[in-house]
Amino acid sequence: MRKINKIFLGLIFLLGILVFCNFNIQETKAAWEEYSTGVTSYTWNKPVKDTFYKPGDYITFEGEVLVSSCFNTIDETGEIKFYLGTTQPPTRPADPATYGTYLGKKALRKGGSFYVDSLKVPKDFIGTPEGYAYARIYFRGRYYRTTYIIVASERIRVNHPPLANAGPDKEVFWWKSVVLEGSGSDPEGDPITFSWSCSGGQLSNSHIAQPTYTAPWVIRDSTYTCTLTVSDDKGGRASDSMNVLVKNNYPPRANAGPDKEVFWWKSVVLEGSGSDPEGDPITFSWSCSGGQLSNSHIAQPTYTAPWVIRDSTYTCTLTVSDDKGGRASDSMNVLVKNNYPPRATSLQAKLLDGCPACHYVFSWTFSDPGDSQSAYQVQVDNNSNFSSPEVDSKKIPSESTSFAPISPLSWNTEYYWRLMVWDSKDLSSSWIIGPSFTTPHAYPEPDFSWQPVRPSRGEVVIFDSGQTKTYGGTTISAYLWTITEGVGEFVDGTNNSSANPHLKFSTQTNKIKLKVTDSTGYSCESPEKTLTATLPLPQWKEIPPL
Ligand SMILES: [Ca+2]
Ligand SMILES: [Ca+2]
Ligand SMILES: [Ca+2]
Ligand SMILES: [Ca+2]
Repeated sequence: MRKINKIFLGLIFLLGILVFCNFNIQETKAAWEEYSTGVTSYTWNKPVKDTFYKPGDYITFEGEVLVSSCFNTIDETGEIKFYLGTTQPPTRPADPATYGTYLGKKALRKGGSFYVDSLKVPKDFIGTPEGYAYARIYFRGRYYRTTYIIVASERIRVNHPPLANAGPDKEVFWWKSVVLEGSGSDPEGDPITFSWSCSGGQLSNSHIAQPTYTAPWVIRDSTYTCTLTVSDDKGGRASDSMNVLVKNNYPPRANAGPDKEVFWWKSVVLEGSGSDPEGDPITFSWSCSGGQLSNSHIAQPTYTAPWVIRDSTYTCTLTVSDDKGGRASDSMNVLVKNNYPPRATSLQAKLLDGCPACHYVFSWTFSDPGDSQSAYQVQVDNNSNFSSPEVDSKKIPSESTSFAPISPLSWNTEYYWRLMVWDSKDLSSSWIIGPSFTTPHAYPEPDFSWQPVRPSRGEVVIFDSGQTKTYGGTTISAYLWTITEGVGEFVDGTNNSSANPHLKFSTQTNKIKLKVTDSTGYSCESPEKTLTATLPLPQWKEIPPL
């Protein structure tokens, strides 16, 4: 009975030890941040709590694991695994991979020490929204063959550095400014700060993302580098650089001048201009989308409009270049209006009057559908090339379609004539050549006298037409005397077509003119001449002396 009691007590004791030992291993609680479950001691060259790591950083684990039994520690063999997780797992997870990212493992020999130094925080590892992570060591050994137990866990912080973008490279002239287009962000949304530094030039503010850069004076084109550093509030930082090319040349200025309007075939002067702020020599270059330029390399060329079927706009661009490669352009428009030039037809030169000089009249028919004549010009020359016109009307603003020069032409001369007409839009025709013509020989010049010069009324007056001149080898073929005032009577067998008629006048004041026709048929009238016939003297009868 005693023996049975002894055995029974011994079994109870053993059971108590087992229960106690199991309890001891399973129920050891750990703090939230640190675990020590069934492991009597460990050392871990652990990171300080809440230390920041960024992806790619190494976490160094170093230490020793000893597992406790009921009464002493056991020099255990097994395996150490390292994990990085974002949640706090239960004390003894069945599978540690469920609770984190695997970093590496290490065999634990008897003696329990281990050393690992190559556990890198993965690039893509993201901590909790607050940036926390849990670095853990798991152990599996003889006592815990089927599961891993957490040896230790420490909360750390994982910080992604911000992203920095210094923006595009810039070009700027010296003394001029340009805004740098820096930007930055933080993957976790951390507050970020900016810091710029440049190898030359001035920044309006080096602590904003987009400061204004003012270029220094440079003796030649020079490149400066500006670096933007973006920092978050967890020690993360990133840098990016861009270049500023500072040019030592200001480009010239170009001004293509005002827009223009012109009818087709007409010309207009473009009013371009240019200058260089530094006074550099400049050159001009025009180009137009249509039309002709008198010279594309001057500031103010003459533009001649092309033919257009309807009103059309052409663009002319002036480029001004300096001798250092600087250039500037400006454009203007030319509205080319559709207008047909006028023409003239039925050109005629006719003798207007040959007495006493050779007067011609030139006539034509104006032709420009829907348009009217605004001016004309007539030139008459005895040279067929119009090198020395005897008549040049110049441009006469008139709708008239005939022109009679005041000055006479020469008799018996071949002449050439030409005409230019303008329409209502002041668009001219070209020269239109009229038919050439030869002026006739001179017309006769009637002249006469009479005897006696101061006749009495009723006295016979003998007219003499011998002073009449004829030309071109002609003779007089006909006379015609006309008494335009007063009363006269042809006597002595003469009449009003006699060469030298005899007349008696019964009135005091008498006016006579003579028209002669030469053998060619040309006739002219003389001016009127006034003949005064006096009263007859009283009839004296001689009385014999008494
Ligand atoms: Ca960050
Ligand atoms: Ca310049
Ligand atoms: Ca017209
Ligand atoms: Ca001439």
